[in-house]
Amino acid sequence: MRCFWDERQRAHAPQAEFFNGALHPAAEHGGRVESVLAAIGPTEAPGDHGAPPLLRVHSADYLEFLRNAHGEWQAAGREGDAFPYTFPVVRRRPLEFDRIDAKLGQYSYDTSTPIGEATWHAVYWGAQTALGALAAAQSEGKAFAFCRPPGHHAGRDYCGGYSYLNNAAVAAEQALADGARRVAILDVDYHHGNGTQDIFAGREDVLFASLHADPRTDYPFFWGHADENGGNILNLPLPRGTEFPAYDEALACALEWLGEGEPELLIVSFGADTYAGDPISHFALQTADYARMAERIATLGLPALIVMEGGYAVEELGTNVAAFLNGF
Ligand code: SP5
Ligand code: ZN
Repeated sequence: MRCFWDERQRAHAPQAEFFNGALHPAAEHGGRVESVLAAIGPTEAPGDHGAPPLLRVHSADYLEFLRNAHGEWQAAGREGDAFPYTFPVVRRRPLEFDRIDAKLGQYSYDTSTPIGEATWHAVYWGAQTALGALAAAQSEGKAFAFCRPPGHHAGRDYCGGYSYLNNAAVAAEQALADGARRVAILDVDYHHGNGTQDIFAGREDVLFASLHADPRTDYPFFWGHADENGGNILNLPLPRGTEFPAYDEALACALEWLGEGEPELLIVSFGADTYAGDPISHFALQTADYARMAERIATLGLPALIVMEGGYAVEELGTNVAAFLNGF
């Protein structure tokens, strides 16, 4: 399978994230890159499709914020990565801010998603990587976009969950612009793809199905509950400890539901954080299960774009990704 990757994604190098009352080393770090590249073989760099595909998903003011945030942080005399600390939790009336701390809160929803000097360039080329791989999937039936940092928690105008630009959503909108009548997104990251759901809820031309840890116990808590289902959204929350047989059963449900909508393209938001050894997650999938998972997904018989999301067991990450890709 053709694999796409852009070296400029490396430069995003968050040092820390804040949870459980303390700073911890960032789980989404550059070591993930070495692990995946070593396992998947040769990659191709994407071309540059520019900003228009990003603007189909994200607001212009959010993109402007992402581009400038770290410069404004430095201009305010700060060091290291930019972090938010105050949030407009009840969506306060629209206000325009100059102060970087206000902007950081306005455009993010958690304290795991710092913005560094290189973040904008990395995520810009991550989205271009998704677009490059989309073109290959359209012409050849399948392709892998090694996007890093991930994207599925990012919404139209916010970052969160290590995600800044929603790569899967950018690819979906591009596919629709290219003429697809309906696109299916299957999200198999351990965490609910709240950004993707938020971007596409209520749409006729995009289906979103997600298997993830029950948000009553797991991040992102406020999205991904089964009672959000309806229309184009299907959430299948699963308990901590889930092993492959139960996972596979839920996957079959999701695929049947997606198939009924007669989509023309499948986008898989693939996170390997469902792995038993993942340091921040609590499912129990094994390496060999990723091949089974991919085989089942491939039975949909659609052109497929696989987009990388999470996965933090760095040593086994590449092997798990390769098992999934080979299973296709
Ligand atoms: C794309 C993706 O997988 N994003 C995940 C973001 C999760 N951030 C949550 C941070 C809280 C982690 N709690 C870890 C407990 C470790 N013992
Ligand atoms: Zn995840």
